[in-house]
Amino acid sequence: MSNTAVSLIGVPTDIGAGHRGASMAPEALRVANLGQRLQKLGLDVIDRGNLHGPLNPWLPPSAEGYRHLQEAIDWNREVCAAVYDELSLGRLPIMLGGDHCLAMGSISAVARHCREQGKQLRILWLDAHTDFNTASLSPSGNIHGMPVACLCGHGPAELAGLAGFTPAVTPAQFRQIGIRSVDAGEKHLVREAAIPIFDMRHIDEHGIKRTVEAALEGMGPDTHLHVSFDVDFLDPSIAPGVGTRVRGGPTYREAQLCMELIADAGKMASLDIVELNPALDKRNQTARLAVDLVESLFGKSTLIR
Ligand code: 4U7
Ligand code: MN
Ligand code: MN
Ligand code: MN
Repeated sequence: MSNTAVSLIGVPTDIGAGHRGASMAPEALRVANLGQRLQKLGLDVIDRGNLHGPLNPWLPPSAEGYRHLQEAIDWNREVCAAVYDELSLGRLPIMLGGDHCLAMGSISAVARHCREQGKQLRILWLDAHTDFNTASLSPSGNIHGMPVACLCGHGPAELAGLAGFTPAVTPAQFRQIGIRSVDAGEKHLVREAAIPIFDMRHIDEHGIKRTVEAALEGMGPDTHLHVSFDVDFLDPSIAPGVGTRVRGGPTYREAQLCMELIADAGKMASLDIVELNPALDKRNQTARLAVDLVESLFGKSTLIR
């Protein structure tokens, strides 16, 4: 581990999502013993509790094509400030989301930190979706489908500029793994931006090991690796507790090996756990699965030799 002091930050909101319920996920992850399990791995764990922000008014998209834009801005300002503070303390922030719109705040903070510290930034985006919609392209107006585009400068100034500079990051800094659902309009922008994508077809053809190795290739000694783990990355047969299920995702063992390989690289310095929806889960099984996988991300190994 590049950093063994971790801070849990609860972000109890579903402001960007198309289903209510991700706001309950920070507590579901705590109930699944996330903190204790990381402590058992030898990490210094502080649970900072939950951030606060506006309630979900559950309104249709505005004329500009965004649902809950002001609320998403308010939440992301909180997230950005909290993540920046933890990084300044030399701690590894773990976002207990919350829907995926919070990655605008977390990654903006990471981008600012890296710029100030002269570090390279690599973002591993584990997701069924590319999350590269803009207001005009999005079929839903849900902001959780827009964080990657916003971070790359395609979005409203209040979100695209959270880092203090725009764009916060470039498409070339991303590696997306597990992709199997991209909207028609979104696909054009994804291709134009040339965002490096390892879709499910790539995993099928090359295997998870070579895929993850390729996604992690080229990191230098000063690289900060941010992992944005959307739980819908996983196959819905093992992870039913998400709002946007897409069949044909990684199996338990593929996901576990993916996390083990990320841990082996030793560069992870910040993490989002997002899109878990306890309202759609059964007996907290998806939260427990997410905790298993996060343990692997922090070095719990299945190796016996
Ligand atoms: B998630 C969607 F239309 N693309 O934009 C959209 F299919 O953070 C889904 O990856 C977005 O879970 C999913 O609404 C966002 C839809
Ligand atoms: Mn997703
Ligand atoms: Mn996502
Ligand atoms: Mn989702």
